[in-house]
Amino acid sequence: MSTSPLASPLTLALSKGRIFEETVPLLEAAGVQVKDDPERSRKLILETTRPDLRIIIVRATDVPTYVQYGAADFGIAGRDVLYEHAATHPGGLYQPVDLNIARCRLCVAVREGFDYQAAVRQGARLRVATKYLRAAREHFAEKGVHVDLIKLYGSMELAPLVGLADAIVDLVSTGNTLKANQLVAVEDVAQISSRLIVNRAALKTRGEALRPYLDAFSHAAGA
Ligand code: PRT
Ligand code: MG
Repeated sequence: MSTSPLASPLTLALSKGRIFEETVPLLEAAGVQVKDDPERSRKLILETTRPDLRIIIVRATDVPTYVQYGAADFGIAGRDVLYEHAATHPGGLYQPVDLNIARCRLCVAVREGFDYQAAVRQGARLRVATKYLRAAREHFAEKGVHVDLIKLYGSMELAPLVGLADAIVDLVSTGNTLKANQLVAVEDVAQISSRLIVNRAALKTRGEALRPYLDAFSHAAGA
């Protein structure tokens, strides 16, 4: 095993936007500064002030995939994303810490004026649009609600407005997006935050290099 930090840096996979922004303070607590701003630069591989650590910028839903296959040694991803990833890759990732960042709720939402509870009581079959098929399927099965799920990749809030669906399952943080589209949250599916994820092989072969980062992130997150 190489001990030279320059030989092969550790690779941390992050998505730009809220996860990157909320990870910067955790990196700083570990004594690391990122040399580029992913919102300004088009670079997908970012250097840090530590020669032994680089960051790759990927889509939030792709973070678990990069880590699972070892293209990144570790990463940070939302519970929403990890839950869907685990549907096809069960147990593939070591998930040591909840970092408590990028917090939000996964909710069922409908158009204002749509009586969701009445529809459920009457045993209606609901059309539900979502990116979170596994979480939605399990939620409604547990509640005994009959649903037809429609997979979308974004802008779920539009679906009830144009008659694609009766309801959506989507993430809500401030609630402003629902409000702006005359939607209301009617049920919580799950509380969401982001977790540190680690490639299982990297943990064994590069544990010594990884450990200080895992510890610093956990400590900074109060986990
Ligand atoms: O945006 P993109 O399509 O590239 O990918 P993404 O949406 O998967 O990534 P990103 O960066 O937006 O989100 C990354 C992670 O942040 C998610 O996997 C969640 O774990 C977490 N997170 C926390 C959120 C939110 N809060 C959130 N509010 N992810 C998305 N949203 C969206 C939500 O889907 C809705 O459209 O923001 C909108 C609602 O926000 P409010 O504040 O109006 O309620
Ligand atoms: Mg987004």
